[in-house]
Amino acid sequence: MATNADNTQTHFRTCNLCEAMCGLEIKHQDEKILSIKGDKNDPFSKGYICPKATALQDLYEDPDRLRAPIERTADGWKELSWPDALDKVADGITKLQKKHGVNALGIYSGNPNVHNMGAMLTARHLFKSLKSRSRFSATSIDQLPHHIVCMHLFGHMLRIPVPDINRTQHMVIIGANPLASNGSIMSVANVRQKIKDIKARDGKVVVIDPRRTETADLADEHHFIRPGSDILLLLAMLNEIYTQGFIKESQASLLADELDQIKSLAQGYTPDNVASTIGIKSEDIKRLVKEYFEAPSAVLYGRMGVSVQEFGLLSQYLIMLINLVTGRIDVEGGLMFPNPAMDVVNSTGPGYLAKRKTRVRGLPDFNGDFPVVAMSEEMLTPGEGQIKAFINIAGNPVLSTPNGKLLDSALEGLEFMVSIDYYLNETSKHANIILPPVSPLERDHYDVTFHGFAVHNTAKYSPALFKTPKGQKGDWQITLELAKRLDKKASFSTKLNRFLTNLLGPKFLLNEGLKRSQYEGLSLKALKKNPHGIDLGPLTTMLPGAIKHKDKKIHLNVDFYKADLERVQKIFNLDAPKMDGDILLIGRRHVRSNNSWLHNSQRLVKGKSRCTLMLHPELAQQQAIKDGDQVKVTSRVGSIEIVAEVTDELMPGVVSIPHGWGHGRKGIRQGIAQKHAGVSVNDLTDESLIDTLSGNAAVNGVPVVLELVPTSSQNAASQTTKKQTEAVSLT
Ligand SMILES: Nc1nc2c(c(=O)[nH]1)N[C@H]1C(S)=C(S)[C@@H](COP(=O)(O)OP(=O)(O)OC[C@H]3O[C@@H](n4cnc5c(=O)[nH]c(N)nc54)[C@H](O)[C@@H]3O)O[C@H]1N2
Ligand SMILES: Nc1nc2c(c(=O)[nH]1)N[C@H]1C(S)=C(S)[C@@H](COP(=O)(O)OP(=O)(O)OC[C@H]3O[C@@H](n4cnc5c(=O)[nH]c(N)nc54)[C@H](O)[C@@H]3O)O[C@H]1N2
Ligand code: SF4
Ligand SMILES: [Mo]
Repeated sequence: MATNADNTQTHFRTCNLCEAMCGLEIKHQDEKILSIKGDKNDPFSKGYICPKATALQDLYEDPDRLRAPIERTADGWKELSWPDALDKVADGITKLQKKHGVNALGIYSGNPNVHNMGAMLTARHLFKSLKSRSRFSATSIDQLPHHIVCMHLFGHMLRIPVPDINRTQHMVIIGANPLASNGSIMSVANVRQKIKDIKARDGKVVVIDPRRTETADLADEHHFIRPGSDILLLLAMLNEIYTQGFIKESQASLLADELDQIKSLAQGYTPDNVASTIGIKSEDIKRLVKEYFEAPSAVLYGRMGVSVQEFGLLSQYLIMLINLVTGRIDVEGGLMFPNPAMDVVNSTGPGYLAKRKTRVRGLPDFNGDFPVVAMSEEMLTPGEGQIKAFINIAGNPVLSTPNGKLLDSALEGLEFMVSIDYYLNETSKHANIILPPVSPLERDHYDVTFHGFAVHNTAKYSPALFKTPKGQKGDWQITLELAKRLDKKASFSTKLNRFLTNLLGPKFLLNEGLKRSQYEGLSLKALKKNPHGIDLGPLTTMLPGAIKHKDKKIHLNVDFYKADLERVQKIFNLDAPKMDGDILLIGRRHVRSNNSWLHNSQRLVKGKSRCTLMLHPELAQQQAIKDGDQVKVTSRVGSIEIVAEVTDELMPGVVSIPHGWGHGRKGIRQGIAQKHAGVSVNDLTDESLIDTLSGNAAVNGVPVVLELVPTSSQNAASQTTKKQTEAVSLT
């Protein structure tokens, strides 16, 4: 940190809001933030930031952000001291578990945990002390398929290869919109420039998406695809690869199984067979495959749009197979493995699928987490093992998981609930006690997770900009304090580890991790000396070393995936293909929003409402809907009313609503968000619509019906007509 004569100080850190890891230069005078800009000397982001970076200031200053624990009482919310709050929480959990059993406590971990060094490095203490096996997380409405595929293929759920976007000559993007999301399972800053660079070096970018997104607009080519039908496109691509002999056996020596096994998967799924169902012409599919094969380097990348739909797991598997059989894995410009300074792959288990099943629907767990789609029913269905209490750690599942309304009512009926969150929002309002951690600028940061998904190897440590205000706590301190109270009988080594972490902070664990790094001379001290970060070079070839299977081979597990083709056959009857008339709902992201929780920043929410129903002019005309009309959208689970935005960005027959809105509910404390409330698309998404192979939620491709909501003047007009008709019939 540098100080000028006028007492202006400059602080460098990494933005933790999304996966892009942008370097920030923050000017401040003591506690007053003067500016937040991109850090030009950050080797990863080189000065790039998006509009959300300034929200870190808003978050820090936000008067609505909780600074002390609060408890719900008959007279409203009351502040508690930290010791009282922690004691009450531990007491509440212990009593509940004594009465109903340890698994009667449900646990949900939300997305911000992975953007939080302290939480990442200490969470295991909390989970252990909570004892319950009723665990859920945002993973099962997100990247779960990536974990399962990579666990099978490479032997570890976190050994996930990412597109080498810096060097590729050909990138096919299926169901991702990095221009809005800033990239996911592909940490990359300034993706706009990266895509422009691909084009400038005579490469090509193709986007497959039911919406002509910001990314599609920048790409060379875009194809609409019918939501949820990507599996057919991918099978047809694989089929075409074999038909044309576009196989590169270069990686065959890495395979435990025969490459030939893959061929049988795609039998019958020709481009001609799938074209009309998916909405992409057969000759276009064939050309896509040919261009992909002929490019000097190429990568096929798929994200949320393909993960969070009915064939999420099989689709991600096919994406990996296509990269594999065309020789695009572990080569420059293809899918490559990052080599992070602190490699969590070495300190975590490989993952497992379906060791246990949920009580009500028998859905599989992954690595100890059950699918979020099962959360409400596990709370609402009586019987042994029913969830009666809940701890929500940095999550807002009422807005972020399918059938949020049902969860809303399920939470209402619990005996005890705790939220670790700095906002009183749609989920935490149900808590008996809310434990608020400090905001991101008040804590140390290192991207434990996202260096591992980065398109260039770097390492950067950010000390807290502001000291933890007196009497407040970081997430990790809350975790350790609760663990201490809940798990008094822990082993000596656990207690020692907890004690040392409490004394030295999670950066002590970070230092241990860095010291074990394969890069020489890395330590916390070295990182502190380099406040802009250290450049560790471009991605390098990592196979077979990076494979965690003992035989150092890639395992295809073809039979497991092949079994799911039966479901494909059942849902898409290709012998009698038809485009059915369902209107299908998909999501979308916007660069000025971040899931459900950055809507209390005036700078980010100002301007025209972004919580709209996008639909194509043809569909709008069919439904007699005009731009700006209020529309009632109904799915199997419920209805919402939302303003129509008529645009040819959408594929005809598809509608899009962003998630994370719906702040109009009673009892929340986010003044700005409440004024820009919007509605929650997850009051439409359906907890019964899932990828049964993985248990992942399917929030894309939800069937809905639309109905114009008459305005008050239209209402009045129709009333008049009705009265006139009556009058006529009376005479
Ligand atoms: N329909 C639909 N639904 C979706 C998606 C979609 O595309 N469409 N996307 C899904 C995806 S990818 C995800 S990851 C999930 C996200 O789902 P969640 O993780 O459940 O939701 P968030 O909106 O990220 O809410 C995060 C909560 O954590 C709090 N918080 C923020 N930072 C911190 C912190 O540092 N510490 C603590 N303790 N709390 C903090 C916030 O106030 C907020 O209450 O939503 C999913 N839901
Ligand atoms: N600004 C901003 N950035 C974010 C977030 C945010 O909320 N706002 N959230 C963060 C999180 S938690 C995540 S996980 C990442 C996600 O990052 P991305 O995966 O890039 O997510 P999206 O922007 O939702 O892009 C998904 C795309 O899939 C398309 N799609 C929907 N259904 C289908 C389908 O059936 N098939 C195909 N082919 N495409 C489909 C949608 O139209 C959309 O363009 O973003 C992260 N970054
Ligand atoms: S893209 Fe925006 S939100 Fe994401 S890390 Fe960079 S500045 Fe932060
Ligand atoms: Mo996510």
